[in-house]
Amino acid sequence: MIQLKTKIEQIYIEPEKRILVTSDIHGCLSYFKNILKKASFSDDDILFIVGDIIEKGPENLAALRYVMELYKRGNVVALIGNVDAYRIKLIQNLNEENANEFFNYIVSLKEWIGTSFYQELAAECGYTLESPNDVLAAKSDVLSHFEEEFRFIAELPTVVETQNFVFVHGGLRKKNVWENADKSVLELTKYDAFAEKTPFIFDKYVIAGHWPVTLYSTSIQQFNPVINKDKRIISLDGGCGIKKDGQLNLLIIPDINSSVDSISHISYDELPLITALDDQEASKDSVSISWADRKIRTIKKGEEFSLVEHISSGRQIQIPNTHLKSESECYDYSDYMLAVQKGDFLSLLSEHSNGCIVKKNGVVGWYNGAYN
Ligand SMILES: [Mn+2]
Repeated sequence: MIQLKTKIEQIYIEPEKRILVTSDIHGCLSYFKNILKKASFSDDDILFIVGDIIEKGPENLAALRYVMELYKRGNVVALIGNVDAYRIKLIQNLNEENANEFFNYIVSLKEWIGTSFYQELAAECGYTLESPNDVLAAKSDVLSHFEEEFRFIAELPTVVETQNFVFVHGGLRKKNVWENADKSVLELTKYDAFAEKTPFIFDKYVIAGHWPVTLYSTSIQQFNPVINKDKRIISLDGGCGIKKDGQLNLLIIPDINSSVDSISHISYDELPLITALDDQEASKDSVSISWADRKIRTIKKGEEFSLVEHISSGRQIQIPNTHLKSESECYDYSDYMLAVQKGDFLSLLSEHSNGCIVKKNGVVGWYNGAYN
């Protein structure tokens, strides 16, 4: 039985090396490979992968193995995420009592994404999972066949401290890095809304994933990394794998001694592109509704759009029916009108009779002009 223990590591990064940071790959292997290509990642760089390598994407086992291959190059630092940690814990603890629940989870991932980590592990061992019994039957073969992969995950550090930056998937529970040593892997990797909730101003910038950055804004739906200078936190999770409008983000820190203002980022997604043929001005006073706060009241249901009231903000807006989950809940939605210039490339998310919902430079909103 592999035990998960909090590991805090301190590493020295040579100056004059570019530092690349990504997180929450979630089985989106093509996103990961493409963003490394876009950044021209080479042996001269240091690459940090801040947890959640697997699950919720189309190629979970392959993504893990790719990270394991990269790791051998010696210039890659990978950290554990809550999903990585708790998936191996769950598999090790599979028994007759919980097999049913785990099987249902696998079925829901299959319907949603088409695959899951455990399904891929079982398949490589020759099992198809059609019942809770199949899940249990595959367990011992999976554990022995993937011992190397499980050990790799379990041995990943939870927190990595460098000269100027600290890396952790979820967040630090104590201000001083070393005081976190008695916190569990779960507490450090699953800190929801860390940048909002932590009371601390950290000495070194803390770079974290886990909490999709879109959840930090109630006015605009945006997926780019967020630098919080008041608390010294950089949030990185672009919602890749989980959200169809999400993206994989990669921070580029020119050098370990660089100031935070010199940090840039690139992103990658696989949405289809359109070209805008008109200009459009940005709207003011928009609202963004995300799953953390998606309670609504339907006032008037229409054929294509419905008038709803967003409960927590009290705002009344028209929402396409495609974005309504039920009468009382909606999917992620923003009424923001993007600033668009003729010739801009926009990523297309959905088309409606009065315009389309698109993403431009990581920000989602409406574009009502003509396009190719
Ligand atoms: Mn996570």
